[in-house]
Amino acid sequence: MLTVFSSKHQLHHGIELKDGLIGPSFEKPQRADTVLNRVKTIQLGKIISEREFDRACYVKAHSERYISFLECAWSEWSALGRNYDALPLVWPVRDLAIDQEPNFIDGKLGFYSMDAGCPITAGTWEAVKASADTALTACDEIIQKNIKSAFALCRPPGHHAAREYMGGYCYLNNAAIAAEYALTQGFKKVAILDVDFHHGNGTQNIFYDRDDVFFASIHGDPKDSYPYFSGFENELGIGAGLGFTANYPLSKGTKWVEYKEALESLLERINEYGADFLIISLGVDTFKDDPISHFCLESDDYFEMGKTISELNIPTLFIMEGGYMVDEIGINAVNTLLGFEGKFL
Ligand code: OKP
Ligand code: ZN
Repeated sequence: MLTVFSSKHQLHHGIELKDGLIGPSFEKPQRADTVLNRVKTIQLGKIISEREFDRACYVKAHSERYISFLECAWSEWSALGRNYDALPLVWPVRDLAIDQEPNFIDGKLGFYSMDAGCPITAGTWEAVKASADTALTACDEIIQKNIKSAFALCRPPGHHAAREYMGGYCYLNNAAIAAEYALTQGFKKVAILDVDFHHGNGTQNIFYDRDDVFFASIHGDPKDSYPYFSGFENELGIGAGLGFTANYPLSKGTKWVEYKEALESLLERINEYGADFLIISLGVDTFKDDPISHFCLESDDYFEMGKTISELNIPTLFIMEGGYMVDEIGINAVNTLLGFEGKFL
């Protein structure tokens, strides 16, 4: 399988507020390097760099003003003499929320985020853009070269990023941007299957009122797990999008036997939908030893996951999302891709 990778991911690394304490983020550069090393060790296939895509490609999934915010945030923040990570500290919740962008950077950071999980540093925008370009390049390769699948080794991840806000380590929604791109290239029905441990709230937000992208997600029950406020079974889409969102929350401690049932059920839904292009938001934080997640998949289960997904038999773009057990994410991500190709080690 073809892999697309950008070394620019290294430009982004920041802090994380966890359990009331500040420390280095779990979402660190070593993650992508580990996965790349595994791709090389296993000789998964050719590895290419990302190509640059037009800004208009991001403005489909996101709003113009949100992209402008991301482009300018670091310069506005650092102009104040703040030579450390930018983080939001005030949010427009529920009844306080009005649709007016503040002038000052501290207000903008809150306006365009759902949590404090997205530090902005000097290199963040360049890395974020390269991550979206990695997804677009892999998508374009599938389409132009007429190949069955490709792996976009994206970092930072994307599935928590909504139309107008960042969150949970995600700035641009790589999967949503790729889905929009596939739709411009003649595909009519895109399905995004999100197998990351966390609900893909951002992807759901972007396509919630649409029937040309089916969003399906298996994740830790939001009653117990981040992002807490979305991913419930009764979130089904709205308006023209009603019935084109499917959420499958599972409890802490879920193992492959239960997971497989959820996976098969959602693949059946995608098959009934008649998808002609499939995007997998591939998070491997479902692994038993993941430091921030609560499922119990074993490394060998990822072969099965890949094989099960391959049975849909449509063009498939794998996009890297989460996975924080750094020693194992390469093995688990690549096992999924090998399983998809019918290879079991
Ligand atoms: C990003 B992805 C809960 C802390 C949650 C954010 C997790 C973001 C996960 N104690 N921190 O979906 O892998
Ligand atoms: Zn995750």
